[in-house]
Amino acid sequence: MRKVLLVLLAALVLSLLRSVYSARRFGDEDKAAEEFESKIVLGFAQLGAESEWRSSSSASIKEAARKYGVELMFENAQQKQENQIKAIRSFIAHRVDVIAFSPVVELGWDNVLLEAKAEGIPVILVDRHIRTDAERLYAAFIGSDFIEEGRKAGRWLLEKFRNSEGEVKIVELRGTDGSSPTKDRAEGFREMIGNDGRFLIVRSLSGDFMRSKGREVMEEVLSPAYYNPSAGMTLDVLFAHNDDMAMGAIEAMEEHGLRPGRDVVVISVDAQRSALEALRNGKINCIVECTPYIGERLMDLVRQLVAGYEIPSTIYSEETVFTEDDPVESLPVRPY
Ligand code: GZL
Repeated sequence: MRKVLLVLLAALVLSLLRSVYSARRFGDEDKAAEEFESKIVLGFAQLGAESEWRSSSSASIKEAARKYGVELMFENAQQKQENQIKAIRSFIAHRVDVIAFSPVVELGWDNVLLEAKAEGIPVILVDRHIRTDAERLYAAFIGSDFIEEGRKAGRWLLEKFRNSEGEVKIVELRGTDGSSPTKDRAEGFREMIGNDGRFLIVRSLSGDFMRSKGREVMEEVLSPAYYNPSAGMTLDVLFAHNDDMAMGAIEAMEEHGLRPGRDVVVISVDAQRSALEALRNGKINCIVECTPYIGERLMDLVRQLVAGYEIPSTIYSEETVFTEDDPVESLPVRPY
């Protein structure tokens, strides 16, 4: 009986291989690809749903998996690293073909990624980086150059104040502390304005990339203890690491009778729909784009990886800057 089963199994495997081979052999790549692709299983550990940007990133990944016929196991960690680690371990247990994730913070991934490596499951970092001394813990990073995003914000600010003499007081609204976009945007911004003595970062506080916290932080910044124009305690610029926090801060400014975009110059990052609307209405002066739409490029990478092709170790998104000088009709209308 056992022998009969083994023979049947061998025949089944043989016929499957023959059909894929013959499809490839006779140029029917689509059929082979289709048969092959339906076999790809991708485990994705998303960090949370802290911002509209993140929701769009998740939508982009799910949509692309459907389009490319990749079977997606998707877990949302509610911004907790231990949940992301649990999700990655479950993908390892399910023996997925590839693991991808957006690390909520840069440190603390070595053990779980070594476990994936030991099982021969390749890992792709999406959107955010990790910091590690271990070698080859992941196959590739796909996302934005956050340091360059910070430089773009600083470069625009230098241009904005090119003809002014006096001190420029800046409040920085940081994203999630310990995350690569927060560290790198801050670094790039300081790299650009650091040598110009006019610019002073008077407060730097974390709003965790969330609208509600951006509003809370700005309410504190505008409290009488810190903001009192008659005593010279003013604020000239807000640099927010993402649009959600900028929008929350704008609410707080308006409640304090300030005109965002006029009394306070506002610089943000992402270029989501609500921030582009605020740019059109003169409440934001500059938005550095950070695109969440990397789902299709991720699925393409996954397919190449599973097919055994060499893939680039770093793939950066193409991004631009939108400013108050752009003709309103030229600004993109975003679905997110
Ligand atoms: C950047 C991404 C950041 C966005 C925020 O790629 O990680 O996280 O800028 C999001 O909106 O919360």
